Amino acid sequence: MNRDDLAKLATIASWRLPEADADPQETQEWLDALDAIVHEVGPQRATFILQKLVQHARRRRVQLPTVANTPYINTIALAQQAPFPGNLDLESRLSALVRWNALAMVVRANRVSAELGGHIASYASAADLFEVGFNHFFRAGQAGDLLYFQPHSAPGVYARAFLEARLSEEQLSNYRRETGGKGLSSYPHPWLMPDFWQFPTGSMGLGPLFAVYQARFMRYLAHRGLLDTQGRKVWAFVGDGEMDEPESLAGLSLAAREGLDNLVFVVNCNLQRLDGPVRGNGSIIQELEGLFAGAGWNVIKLLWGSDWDSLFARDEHALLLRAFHETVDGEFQQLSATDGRFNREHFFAKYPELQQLVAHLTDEDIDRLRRGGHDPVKIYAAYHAAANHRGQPTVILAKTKKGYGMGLAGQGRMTTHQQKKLDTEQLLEFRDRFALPLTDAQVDACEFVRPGGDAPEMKYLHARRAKLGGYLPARKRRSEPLTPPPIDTHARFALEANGKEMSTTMAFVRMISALLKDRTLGPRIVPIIADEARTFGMADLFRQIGIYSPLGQLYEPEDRDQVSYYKEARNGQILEEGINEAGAIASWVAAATSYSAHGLALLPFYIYYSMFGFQRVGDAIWAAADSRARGFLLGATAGRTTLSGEGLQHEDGTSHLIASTIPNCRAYDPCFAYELAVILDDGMRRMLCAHEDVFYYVTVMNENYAQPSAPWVCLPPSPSATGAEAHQPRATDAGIEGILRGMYCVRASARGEANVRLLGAGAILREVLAAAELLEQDFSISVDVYSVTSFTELRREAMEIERQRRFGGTRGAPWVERQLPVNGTPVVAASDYVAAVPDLIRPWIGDRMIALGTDGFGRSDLRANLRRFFEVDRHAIAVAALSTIDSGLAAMARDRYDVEAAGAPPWCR
Ligand SMILES: Cc1ncc(C[n+]2csc(CCOP(=O)(O)OP(=O)(O)O)c2C)c(N)n1
Repeated sequence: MNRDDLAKLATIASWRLPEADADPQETQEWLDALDAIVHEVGPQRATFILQKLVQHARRRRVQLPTVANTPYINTIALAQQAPFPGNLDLESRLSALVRWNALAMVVRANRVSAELGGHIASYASAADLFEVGFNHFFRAGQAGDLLYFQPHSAPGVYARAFLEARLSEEQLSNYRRETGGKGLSSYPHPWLMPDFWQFPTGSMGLGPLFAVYQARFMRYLAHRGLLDTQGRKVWAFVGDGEMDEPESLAGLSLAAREGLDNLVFVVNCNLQRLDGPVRGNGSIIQELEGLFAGAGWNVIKLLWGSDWDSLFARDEHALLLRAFHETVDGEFQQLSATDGRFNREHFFAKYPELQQLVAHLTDEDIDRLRRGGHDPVKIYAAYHAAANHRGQPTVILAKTKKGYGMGLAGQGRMTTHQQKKLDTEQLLEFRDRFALPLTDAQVDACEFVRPGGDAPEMKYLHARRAKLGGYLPARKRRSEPLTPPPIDTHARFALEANGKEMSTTMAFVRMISALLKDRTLGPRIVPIIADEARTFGMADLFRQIGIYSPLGQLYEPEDRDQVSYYKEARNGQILEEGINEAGAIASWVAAATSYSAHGLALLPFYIYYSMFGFQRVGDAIWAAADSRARGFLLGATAGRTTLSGEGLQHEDGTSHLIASTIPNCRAYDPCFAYELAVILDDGMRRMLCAHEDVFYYVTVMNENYAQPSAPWVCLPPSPSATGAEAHQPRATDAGIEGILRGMYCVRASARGEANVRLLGAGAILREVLAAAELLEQDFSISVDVYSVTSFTELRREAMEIERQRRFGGTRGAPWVERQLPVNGTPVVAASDYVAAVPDLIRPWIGDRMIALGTDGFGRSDLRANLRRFFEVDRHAIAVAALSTIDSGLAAMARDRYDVEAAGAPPWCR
């Protein structure tokens, strides 16, 4: 088989014309019968009969073709097209203006410096797809639609907002120059443009995934009676190259399974990505059709513009169709990059009948034959069908040209993605092509154009948007505050633990169970898990609040007679996402940004194996940060040594290091249940009452140990307090401030001034406390022990103060310096994470410091053996402490505790 045959096969394979017909008359009778049904009863009846036939054929073991594809034409026939209700002339003038301003913005930025970059060709291909949406479909406001834009098309969204007078000329002139405060971000970004962009999509693949989970989340809100989301839609604009990302495909089954007809994907099939064609040797549209249809989506192919209708009507032998099926995308790209004459000679010349079909057209006419994604009439029909489709999500596969309208300079060129400049001649061509009202001088200067308010196209633009509820995109910064209950109501058991044994995971589950019962906050909590509820001891919640399923529970659960049976319910509160961290984090982001996207503050808790968080879905967590998410991420079974038996690939030693790099992520590694209680309480207040755009990452362990009461619980009540009030912990009480700032003294030396200061975090704090006992008992060394709840928070504050000092500020010492003043006493800090985590505070430790961590590959063993292996157990800590005081004592301790430097360090083994 030669190359041509292979290529043809790739496109035709799933839609091959039948083999030779053994009995054409019989075939014709069947076809006529079907035609009669369609004609007399309607296509729905025809579908029913066909389904019945298929079922019947299956029972008879008749081999059926896999029908994952339909012909390479528009799904919506001309006769079924919803009529276009707009004014085509005004809309084309508007879209020309938007196209120009977008282009001018990028070209101007690159006249300043090529450093700034930007993209012209992506928006050029997407412009009509966006414009029809803006003029006819996208509803604004809190009860409106949610839009996920293709990131590289951002210039077009800015250009439209400029026409709408929502962005100024100054802002457009500062495209991609944001540090001065009046610029525009390169891609959609709620952190950098918090009143404009709703969803960050710059990291490809996350937009489509988040869109699916957003649509699903809107259903969840409705089914739980929290918010009426009826009629609202999620529109996601995705690149065809972007569909290569696994995340882009990850949510397809869920969307179909849950019948999300509030979701519309528009895949901009310009057939190109950055380096070249998406499927040069095949057909991305046919491939995606198969994928989406197979997953259960309603697929609308929007391939050819109205100009082709009359050609199709006259093409009696379906030769156009045959020629399309014989054309691979690489060739379609070339046809897009060349003129009408080339198209005549290389496409229509495939068959003499086709040549005849276009004989009446000039080369210029052929050049103007539009692809479906550039024809507002066809786009409207597709959107209309999508918006009205029930029971399934819809994908519109819109065929476009990359760099549409950029002429020979850019349209369909292999390098067009990167093109940021056009010379004056090319700009003039663009002006003429789109009939822009610009003089040569204005074109040369790349002037932005915004006609006066009385211009008919401007009146039209504003009227359309007024009809659709206002302008988009627009982001709301806050919603009504939500007040969490006092800490005592859900965490008294932790504050007064009094030595009771439990893990911090158990403590968390107890706290959330109690919070769920709070009448105000309870319903707003969104517990999210990725198939690990039983691991974390959360199975009781199944029954208490139910697992969300839009279908309710169609079966009798096997464990029905158990107290905590597996209960699925339409108004279930838990999102049990299956083994699907990417989906779970997408749900978490939807809930964590609900205060903005839906005007309803929620409190999501996503609890997962900490190893499968920052490491596995770290980019999605960054997108959450970009989105100004508010909620809790709980890294459970956390740490390198607490999970013991699970071994490598489950033992997390790095999540706290990664968390420390995300500016609005407050990361804590508490050891004691009361610390956890304080952190959760403070987090709830900051996020829900004070509207702080922060989210929390808190690690919790599955190691059981005796939980002490909070130190301040043992303190005498403040003299003025009486009754219940006397028992309420006060923010100024010893410990609370330290817990939140990142460290506090948990055990002061009983023997006077300390010889060494030991710092412990999370699981390793208890080893540190044990090391202190050893040092005091065995070596008469006095020790102060500090619980470090957050190396990250300590570092952040210290960095800020240091910076202020650099700029002449006089703020006092950072908390870490105040806790550990320079006094000649050495410091040993130990963590269950890599040593780089305790090292975060090293710059502010004026005395000798040793950082101990769990660098290296994890492995399975008993906890004690693992801690010994990584040299973070009590004995290794004691040896490290003594080494800062006296090498002789350290040698004695090594001997006594049997701590040997056994060859290579742990991270080399
Ligand atoms: C995760 C990720 N990887 C790579 C990129 C870099 N990138 C930006 S645009 C692009 C090509 C986009 O092609 P396509 O999705 O087909 O959209 P088009 O611009 O052609 O409309 C790439 C690779 C990115 N933004 N995100």
